[in-house]
Order: sequence, then C-alpha cells, then structure tokens
Amino acid sequence: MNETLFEAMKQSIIDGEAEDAERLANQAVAEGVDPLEAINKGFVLGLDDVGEQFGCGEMFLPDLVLAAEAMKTAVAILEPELAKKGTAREILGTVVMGTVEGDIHDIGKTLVATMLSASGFKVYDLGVNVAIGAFAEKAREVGADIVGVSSLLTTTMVRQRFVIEALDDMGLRPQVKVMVGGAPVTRDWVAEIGADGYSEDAIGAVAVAKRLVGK
Ligand code: B1M
Repeated sequence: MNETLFEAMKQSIIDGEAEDAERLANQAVAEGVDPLEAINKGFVLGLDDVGEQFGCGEMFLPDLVLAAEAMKTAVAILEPELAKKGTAREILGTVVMGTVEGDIHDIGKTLVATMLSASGFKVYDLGVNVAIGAFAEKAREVGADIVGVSSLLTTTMVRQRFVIEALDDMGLRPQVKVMVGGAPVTRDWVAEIGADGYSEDAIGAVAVAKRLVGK
C-alpha cells in the first residue's frame, strides 16, 4: 500500500512541487509510515531521478533547485519524527559535522546529523560551505570524538583530505576520528586520504560512528 505513496513522493520531487511533497510527508506521518522509509523509498528516489536527468542534460539548474526545495520541505516534516525515534540515553560520543568548503549540498549531511543525534550522539552541525580549519577548531573546542565531512561534488571531495591535515596540524589525530561521506566518496578514496570510516547512507553512518567510538 505504501508503494503508491512512495511513488507519489518520488514524483513530487521530480515535478519540484513543494506543496505536494509537504502534503505527502504529512500523510506519511499521519499514517505512521516509517519516516526513514518515506525518505529513502520515496523522496530520495525523486532526487536521484532529477540528478540523473540533470547529469545528462535533460533537466537544468532551476529544476534541481525546485526539486531540492520540495525535498527540504518534506524532510523538515519528517526529521522531527526521525529524531523522536531516538530515546534519551547515555551520550555515545561527540560529533562535529559539516559540508566542506565550496559545497552547499546539505540534505544528505543533515540527514546523517539527525540520525546520529537520534542514535545518541551529541552533534555539532556546522552547516554547509564550512572552512577547512573550522572543523578542527570546533573539534578542539568541544572535545569531539569524530569529525564528519560531507562532500557531494568531486571538486570539493578533495578538501576532505585537507580537513584531516588540519586536524593533524592541530595535534588532534589520531584521537579524533574522521568519517567522510557523500555521493562521490569511495572506499579507495577513504583509504587514500587516511580517513577512519565512510558510509553510503545515514543508517550506515550511525554504525560506522558507533564503531569509531568503540560502542
Ligand atoms: Co547538485 N550536484 N549541484 N545541487 N545535486 C549533484 C551532487 C550531481 C551529482 C548532479 C549530477 O550532475 N548528476 C552533480 C555533482 C557532479 C560531481 O561533482 N560528480 C551536482 C552539481 C554539478 C551541482 C552544481 C555544480 C550545479 C551547477 O551549479 N551547475 C551546483 C554546485 C553548488 C555547490 O555546492 N557549490 C549544485 C547545486 C545543487 C542545488 C543547490 C540545486 C541542490 C542542493 C540543495 C541542498 O542541498 N540544499 C542540488 C541537488 C539537490 C543535487 C542532487 C540532485 C541531489 C543531492 C541530494 O540531496 N541527494 C545531486 C544528484 C544526486 O545525488 N542524485 C546533485 C539526497 C541525499 C539524501 O543524498 O546527499 O548523497 P546524499 O547523502 C546521502 C549519502 O551520500 C550519505 O548519506 C546521505 C543520506 O543517505 N552521506 C554521508 C552524505 N554525507 C555524508 C557524510 C557522512 C556519511 C554519509 O559522514 C560524515
């Protein structure tokens, strides 16, 4: 039954219809649909479709912008539901997280931050277009266990390496672990830059973060 709902969610993103996305997200909440399923099996598939069409020149930047706005409208409704699923318990660790300098993609990074919070981590989300040194400075200020660096562009992914170097320069490694992520990140890249972990999605990111803090 949810398949029809998921399909409509996907289509609302492809059409860039924020009002439809809002209505469908509210419907999911009212019907008790798992918020993460609504995101991953519905809305994200729409963004993937738009991304593919943009990549091959069938859609253009305004389409991407409208799709992203529709997605953010839906996620804003579903995120509090995700957060509610986390119950008050011991803090598993402290994470400083952001999208690296030059990159303004925030939907995936925010999802990861929400899932980490919901799972018991204290998360400092620095937002998007975060200066290289700001990750290390915040990590030192709050005594972070993990720094999480998101990049959606191949051109900004290279800066993940610089964040690790900045942590090294401040003498914070190897105590502070580094988790990287974002669509272009691969296992080979993680090994090349000496990051401690990576995940392809928000659920995996929680598992990686727990491993990095030994939980
Ligand atoms: Co952009 N964009 N975009 N875009 N955009 C991509 C990434 C692209 C693949 C589209 C394409 O060409 N097919 C392409 C990148 C190509 C490349 O470098 N390889 C691209 C481009 C080219 C651009 C511009 C350069 C376009 C232009 O201006 N000509 C420009 C760059 C702007 C900039 O950052 N400087 C641009 C702009 C934009 C918008 C602003 C319009 C909008 C973003 C709005 C926003 O975020 N507020 C946008 C969007 C929406 C996309 C696509 C369509 C969707 C991204 C998204 O939100 N996905 C994207 C194509 C695609 O990915 N299918 C595309 C949904 C989200 C839930 O997934 O972000 O992958 P994702 O996050 C996942 C995982 O990656 C992982 O978990 C998340 C949750 O499951 N993850 C982590 C992410 N971070 C993690 C961190 C971790 C662990 C896991 O640990 C720290």
